[in-house]
Amino acid sequence: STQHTAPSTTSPAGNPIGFGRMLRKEDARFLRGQGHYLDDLVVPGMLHAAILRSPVAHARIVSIDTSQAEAHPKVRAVITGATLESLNLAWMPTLSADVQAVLATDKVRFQGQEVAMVVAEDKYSARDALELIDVEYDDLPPVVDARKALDPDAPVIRDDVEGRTDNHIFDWEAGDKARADEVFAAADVVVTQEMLYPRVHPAPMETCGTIASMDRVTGRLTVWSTNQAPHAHRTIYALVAGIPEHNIQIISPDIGGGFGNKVGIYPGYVLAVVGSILTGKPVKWVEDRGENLMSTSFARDYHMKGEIAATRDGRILGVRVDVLADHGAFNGTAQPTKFPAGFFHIFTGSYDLEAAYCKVTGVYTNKAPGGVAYACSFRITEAVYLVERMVDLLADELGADPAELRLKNLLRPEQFPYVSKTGWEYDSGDYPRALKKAMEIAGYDELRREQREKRERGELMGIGISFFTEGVGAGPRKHMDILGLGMADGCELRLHPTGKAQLRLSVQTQGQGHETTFAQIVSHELGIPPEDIDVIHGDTSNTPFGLGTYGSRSTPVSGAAAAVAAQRVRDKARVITAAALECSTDDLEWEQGRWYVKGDPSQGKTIAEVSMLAHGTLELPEGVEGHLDASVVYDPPNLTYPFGAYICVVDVDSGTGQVTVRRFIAVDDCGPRVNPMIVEGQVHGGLADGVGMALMQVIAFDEDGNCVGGSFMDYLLPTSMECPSWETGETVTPSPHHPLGLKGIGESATVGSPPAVVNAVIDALEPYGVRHADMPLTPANVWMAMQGRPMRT
Ligand code: PCD
Repeated sequence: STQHTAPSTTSPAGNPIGFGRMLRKEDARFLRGQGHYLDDLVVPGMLHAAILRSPVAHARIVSIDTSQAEAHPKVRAVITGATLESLNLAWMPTLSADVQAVLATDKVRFQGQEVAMVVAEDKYSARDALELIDVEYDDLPPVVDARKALDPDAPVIRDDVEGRTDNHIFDWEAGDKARADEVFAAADVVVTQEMLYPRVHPAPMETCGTIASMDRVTGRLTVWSTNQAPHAHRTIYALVAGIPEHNIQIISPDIGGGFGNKVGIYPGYVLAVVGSILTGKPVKWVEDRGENLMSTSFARDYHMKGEIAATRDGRILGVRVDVLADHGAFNGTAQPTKFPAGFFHIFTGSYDLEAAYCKVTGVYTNKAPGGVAYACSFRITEAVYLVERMVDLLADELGADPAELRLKNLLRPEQFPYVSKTGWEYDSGDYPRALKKAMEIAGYDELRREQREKRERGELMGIGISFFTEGVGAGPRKHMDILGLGMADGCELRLHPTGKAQLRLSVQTQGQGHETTFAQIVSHELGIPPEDIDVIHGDTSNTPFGLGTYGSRSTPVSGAAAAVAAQRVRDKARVITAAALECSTDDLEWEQGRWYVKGDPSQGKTIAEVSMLAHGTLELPEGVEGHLDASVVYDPPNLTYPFGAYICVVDVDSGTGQVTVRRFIAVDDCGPRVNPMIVEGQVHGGLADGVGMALMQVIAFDEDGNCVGGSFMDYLLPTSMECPSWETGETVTPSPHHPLGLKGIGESATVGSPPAVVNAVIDALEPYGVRHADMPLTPANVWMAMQGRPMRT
């Protein structure tokens, strides 16, 4: 297959955005194995912690005997829920205004829940001592199936909360129910389908961990941690532990992948702090793979019932959805406060509908808490999967071609800015162009012809399409906050006298290459080479406040802040140049990196010359301060709405049910691309994610609530063997409100690819009359879906 790559490294205005396709600055250290990850750090005098976890999903704790563990010669402290209760730290707030047990006191509520922590001189002794703790459990029946959580006789999981008599968390709705009901009543065709987006896990390469060091003399707490949002963590620690923010420093070193897994605060982090307070020494805690998969934030777990209404000739009129959201034992979902189901109500997708309505009910179950936006910008992944499956089911019902049906119903370019039926204002888009481009790269008609021929021979080949719109870059302060903190981000740009620069960011990279792309953004505005711009992040004492990196928000929010900061520096440089050349600022014109006199280009100052002047002895005009810097807090006026058209081609082995993804075409539009190479890398990674979720991944539980996805033996990650050579393409539709037109891209492919893969597999199974099968489409699940259905040729 051919590799289609984007020819364009330029913005629509024709300006390259800071050098385009340049190699990543950070790779100099990563490729030499010189990255500094949490577990590489050694703090003098450091002790090591290990956590004892619940072996069962639901049980009352009768007793905990730690005496033998305490007697271990290398153990320095054993912490239980009782220790924490005495410090008033047994419970901590979640990101969704619930509370979560730091260590279980009364009951354990999921398998893998934290029960005790041992702090020892080395990590092996800490692990050994866990075996010496004796816990007596009194088993309770677990709630494993979310669909039974609201049964009248279901055991109540959260009896820690006074007066709670059931497992209900919230009901939430969006859209216009009455209008949707009208539209559905009048429609020629209504198609209904139940589907599950199974529980999956971000599973980053590096697991979570922390080192906490409490200085008993100064009262200063230093925390190194694998975390995507250091400033938000600092404020939460301050609120929970009562330590003032100026005495807390959070440092995120290099991070080996986050994918939403490193947004929240886990019990292990709080416990390391407590361990350090109790022992007076720095304490390191790093979880292993099983702990990561079993106890940290899962994603999805949405039981959805979708309905789509249309006219007989294929005009889509409306969508209705009823969702049961499994939130596990504590509601730890991460999303802006106003949206209990995240941005799920973007399920209206990319189509011009007359009405839409959704209702989401959240319930507790005896499973790990979470509900993180794993590469998903707050439940958009579930929404896109739902609507793109429904459109395919409708095509099947109408006997229409799924590409044609989409082309007929996609929003048209002249409809932007478009306000969706659930209230989102899509900023810009040209959807038909993207889908046509994907079809062209795929050779769509030829693929359909090949499929027809294969079907005649009894071979199963499928072609799956998905079209997605995301809303990323949370978010406008007026609409969005997390735990009361507005979602703006800060940025500080400082030029040194010689014209080299430092850029300080509130967001935090986990592998997406911010050290390169943010330097490129500033370079684009000021003409300083990217290698001369040092990007500083991941240290609360060295960077401005802001909410951090998730929901593909860094480029839309902090990227805008960086561009505005650079523009302010450029404006100031103009004033200083005018002073130096004794002319008016109006006489000056800008070209990459230099202010010069209109009509006399030889008269001018480069940004480096201006910086020297700004730090020098030149007499500055009234009201102009020396030095050359700017700081910005950027409150985005809207989200950005990247979109894309994906086409997946699969072959299914009718004997074994094995699916092979033969081709995958992804046309993405994230506005201009700062660094097309990095953007393609982001897309490749997300596509692999999507193949994994569609075909092989699920964090499953048996009927006793045992997690059966707790290792990489069971929770499968796709490798290059399961992935085709990705074929990527682009269209460029700038965001009208971002200073450089940039939209986010980090999560697009993870959001858009699962429905393309599933649609392809269901299309391949057409001869068997299979309408739907839930992910993951493992060979066993595909084979099951085919059973009892004679093949019709
Ligand atoms: N870009 C460019 N251009 C454009 C856009 C973008 O160039 N237009 C680039 C930037 O700059 C960066 C990247 O690309 O570098 C990305 O971006 P964004 O979209 O803005 O995003 P961010 O914010 O930065 O990031 C975040 C994301 C997310 S969200 C996720 S999941 C994932 C992604 O990111 N993760 C990760 N990707 C990645 N990669 C890696 N390597 N690692 C990781 O971890 Mo969540 O919410 O958290 O779930």
